Amino acid sequence: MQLIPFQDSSDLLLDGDALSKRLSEDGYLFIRGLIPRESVITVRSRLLNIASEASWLKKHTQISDALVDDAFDFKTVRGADIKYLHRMWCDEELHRLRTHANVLSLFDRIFNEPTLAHPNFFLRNYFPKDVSTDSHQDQMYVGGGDFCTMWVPLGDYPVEQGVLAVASKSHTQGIRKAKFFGMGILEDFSGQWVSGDVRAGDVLIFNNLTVHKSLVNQTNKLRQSFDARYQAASQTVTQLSITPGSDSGCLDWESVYANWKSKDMQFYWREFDLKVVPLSKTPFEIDYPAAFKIAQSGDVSMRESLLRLI
Ligand SMILES: O=C(O)CCC(=O)C(=O)O
Repeated sequence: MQLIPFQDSSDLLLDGDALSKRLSEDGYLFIRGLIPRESVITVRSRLLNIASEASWLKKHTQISDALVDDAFDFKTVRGADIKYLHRMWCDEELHRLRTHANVLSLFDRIFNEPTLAHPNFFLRNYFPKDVSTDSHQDQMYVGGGDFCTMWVPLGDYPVEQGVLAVASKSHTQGIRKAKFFGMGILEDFSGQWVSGDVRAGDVLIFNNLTVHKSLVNQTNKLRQSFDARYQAASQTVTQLSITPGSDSGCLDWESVYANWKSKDMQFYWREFDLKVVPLSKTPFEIDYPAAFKIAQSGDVSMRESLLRLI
């Protein structure tokens, strides 16, 4: 796969028209230092301290180096270690990165109307030797109207540490055919894969139909990131996007907020007159039995796709 560097759109930051034009032409925007670096680093150390408590990290090494213990089996993370994921996901400062004023004002400029930041989001702990996320489009999994995804590295990561890659200009032809389950897009792209080294504070924004995937984490370090979704508040949204995700370990927002110090920005989406619609499950429902069969036959990437949806 040929990869070229992200086009840096930081110079367009205050120009809403130019940002939306580039987003609609290329399908993505890469912006350096949108979120104050020190805020991201603070969240990074909080999450890495939890990772260390969970014994994911190599003993007697600097926690900030995020070196993963060779003996650690990352498959336990969704099982016995779910309590650590829960603590990470509910972290107040992590939530506040998603709704930072620099982020919301940027999306207000892009949408040219008030922004709804989806309260649900995904925190990724991407381990060495872990299966990388295959190419896909987020619309299949998130549903609702038009939205953008913002991918945020929680650290300084070289490409080799499993940075996200997007296929520039891949968003213009609707939902594409995939190997299965929306994962593993089959068609050739007229567009171009782009990625690059990223730093804490940088953000990668892309359209709901832009094809993207994670590159292999070839290092011995944990890569942590979050991906959150944003839309014009007038667009439709699914219940899934306003419900705490499975990693939170919480059934309701009251439990997510249980240990927060401040009430600021709790339940912020209730101020909007949201148009909530069901998630169209048709593409998944048709193929479930076959998907399980493929996963059972040992296809690791299919197994990971299924786990993500459970
Ligand atoms: O962070 C990753 O590796 C995957 C993120 C992703 O697929 C997404 O943001 O939709």
